[in-house]
Amino acid sequence: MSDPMITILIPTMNEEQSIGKVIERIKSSVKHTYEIVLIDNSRDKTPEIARSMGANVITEKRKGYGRAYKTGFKNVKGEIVVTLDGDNTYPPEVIDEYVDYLIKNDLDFISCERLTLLPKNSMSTAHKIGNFVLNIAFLSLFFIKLKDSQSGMWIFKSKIIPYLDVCSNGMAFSEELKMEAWSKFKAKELPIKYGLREGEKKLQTFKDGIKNLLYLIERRFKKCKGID
Ligand SMILES: Nc1nc2c(ncn2[C@@H]2O[C@H](COP(=O)(O)OP(=O)(O)OP(=O)(O)O)[C@@H](O)[C@H]2O)c(=O)[nH]1
Ligand SMILES: [Mg+2]
Repeated sequence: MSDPMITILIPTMNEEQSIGKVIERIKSSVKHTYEIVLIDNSRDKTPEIARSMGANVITEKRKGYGRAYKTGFKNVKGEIVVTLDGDNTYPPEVIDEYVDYLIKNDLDFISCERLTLLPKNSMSTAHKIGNFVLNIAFLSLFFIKLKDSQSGMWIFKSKIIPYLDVCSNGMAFSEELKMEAWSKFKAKELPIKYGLREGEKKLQTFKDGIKNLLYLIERRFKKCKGID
């Protein structure tokens, strides 16, 4: 895999303020061959902006972050998948380096963790506490130790997709995917510099945090099959 084709997946819900900047940053930093695919559930100009900049936009009317990714995973053409948010928080500048790292080290999955290099003020205290609690839950339920169970930037080989049992439609998708990656494949966390969110946030810290925790517990005892 010397020059792998990369599919960059971005779930979006009303990110017109930032999506152009995200695509611009991808264009100016990624030298590998890539396609950008949005899985979009917006009522603003996000899809028009993205299309005008050369991205493919798949409309997913069903709500949910996990729902968006499940649809996205079925539309991957590349050998490598890279994911990030449309809110200009994750750095596309690491894509080339980390894709090369994945291949060179024969890994299947990289999760980009935000805590090691976290700049002051780019994550609220409530989010940090939530993340900490969920990391502990992750460790006690699945015996997997992660620095950042909630990160939404992943780099992985698309050939693992058929083996992933990921069923959450919501924000818990992120930790469910890591649970699958760590238990079935060669996976590693690498640090990234997380930025300040632009536009309106979609995550409801407390509500989504509790939902994620309950889903983790449920998933510990209940099987889920494939990607529906
Ligand atoms: N298609 C689709 N995208 C969504 C949905 N909910 C969130 N997103 C997108 O998924 C990405 C992650 O959501 P965010 O709101 O950034 O969640 P977060 O990064 O955990 O938390 P904050 O950035 O602090 O709000 C963003 O690009 C959102 O626009 C949804 O229901 N459908
Ligand atoms: Mg975000």
